[in-house]
Amino acid sequence: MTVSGTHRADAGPAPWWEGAVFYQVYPRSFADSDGDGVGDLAGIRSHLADLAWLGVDALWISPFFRSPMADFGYDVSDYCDVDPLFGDLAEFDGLVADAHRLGMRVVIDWVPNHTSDQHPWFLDACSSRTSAHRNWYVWRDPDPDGRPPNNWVSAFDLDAPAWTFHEPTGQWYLHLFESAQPDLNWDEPDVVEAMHDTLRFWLDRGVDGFRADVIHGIGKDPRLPDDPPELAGIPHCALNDVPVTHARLRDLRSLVDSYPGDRMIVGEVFLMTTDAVATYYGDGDELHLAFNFPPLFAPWLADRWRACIEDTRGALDPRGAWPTWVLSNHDNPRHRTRYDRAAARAGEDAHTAARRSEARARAAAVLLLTLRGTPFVYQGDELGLTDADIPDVRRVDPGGRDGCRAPIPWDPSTAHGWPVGDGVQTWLPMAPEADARNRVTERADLLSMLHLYRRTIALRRALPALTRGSFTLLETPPGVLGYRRAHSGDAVDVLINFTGEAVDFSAAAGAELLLASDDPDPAGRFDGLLGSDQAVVVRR
Ligand code: ISL
Repeated sequence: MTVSGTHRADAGPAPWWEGAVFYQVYPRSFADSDGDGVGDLAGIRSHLADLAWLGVDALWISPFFRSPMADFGYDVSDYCDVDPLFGDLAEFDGLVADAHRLGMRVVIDWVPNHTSDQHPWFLDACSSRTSAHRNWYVWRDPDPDGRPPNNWVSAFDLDAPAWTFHEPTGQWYLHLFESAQPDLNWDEPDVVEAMHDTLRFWLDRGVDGFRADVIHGIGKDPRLPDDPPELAGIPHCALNDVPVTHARLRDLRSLVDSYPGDRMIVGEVFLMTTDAVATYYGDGDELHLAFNFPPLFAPWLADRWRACIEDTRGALDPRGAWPTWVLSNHDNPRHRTRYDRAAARAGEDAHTAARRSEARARAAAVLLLTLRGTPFVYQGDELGLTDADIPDVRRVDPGGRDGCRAPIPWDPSTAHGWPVGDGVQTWLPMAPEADARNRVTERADLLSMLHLYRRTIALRRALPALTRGSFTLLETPPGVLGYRRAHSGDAVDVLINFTGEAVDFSAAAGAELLLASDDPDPAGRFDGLLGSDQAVVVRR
């Protein structure tokens, strides 16, 4: 099955987000300007040139809004202001202006499913059953048996109901996440209007778009029915999938599209099949992009990746929807760590692990950046970081996600570029191997992971085949994934060896070698042997 590169019937120039490489910034852990051990907007701003050097086209910045930080910013108490921990609105405006000057777009997080329990709306809602904002949240009367209104479980504690009883007013309120994150009631028109206003606020400030958090949550079945008993133990946020959400997305899409300058929404649709995720693109009138979660959880096996790719194409292509690819984010172990752990479980010995770990992560980088679709790079993956081992006393996240959120090392100095003074430590322990895996050290080394990301991004930009091109899976030996990307008479093949053994691929012998995951200067011809854990891009 080949898909045309120009997937729209009325194909004009492709929108920028289809050709872009996105880079996710998790502000708490990116860079710190004021020495409090928590990253901030000025820290991001001071490293924009590094990101431009890497070649990324757009930043997605995780929440920096006013927040009590029960979920480290995904519990917002004011959607239209910067938390003082991160800076202020002027600093944000400066960041956007600087990024734009450097040719990078800025997409910010938007958290529409729930607010903080400290948001003035919720505080008012809690003040009485007749308060102005009562119906902005989801309330239910108690049953005589004292049980919660249904069997939904919350995301971070699978033994806990997605409901908390509010004693003073005698009703339960719904929260798909922490009890400190009450769900908004999008059936209430005032909520819709207020949340639309928050989008306008940032669009007027010049942001290029939004990453919409748990966007499939903004519609709930009004009957709030139990989840099927056979799905017990799965949080309701991974199951909530109802038609009314699509109408709400069409309204959001119209609002964002009404602004000049090609603004966009990439939605976090945390549902477990690509078929389900695909419906959130609507008929080209809902999300511009949606995160596709199955590949994020796929093991590092050629067959499994082939299946993910086929599923994605099967679900998205008929809709003319553009795919996204994500290997890591702030909610899950980094992919290098996931692949290493799986290999250890499968019996890989320490010696082999030491040899293969980095090579696998390099091959994964080439995969991420050459598939047909928009790649999202999570900060630090370009340094080859693994998750930090966080001692129990330093664990802070209710969802246990601290390891992948360890601060980014900037240089080989003791504090790795974090200006912490006496008695202050970074909010989480530094990422591992920071003496070697930091921006300064890797930038000086052409063999580094950082340079591989930069070279691959540059190749993508230079070759329309890799951004716009058609995609065809190739016949490959077991353990190898191969695909051809072709555009306007140019065709390149990507070959990825998922095994620890060299594999004969003489079909491509003699092809021009454009990129190799393990060699910064692979000038010459492909010799027909794909090294263990090696990925190459060749032109036949
Ligand atoms: O974190 C998860 C698994 O460890 C996911 O279930 C995650 O909760 C889900 O992807 C929704 O994530 C988003 O919304 C959450 C927030 O905690 C996450 O950081 C955010 O990415 C609630 O706002």
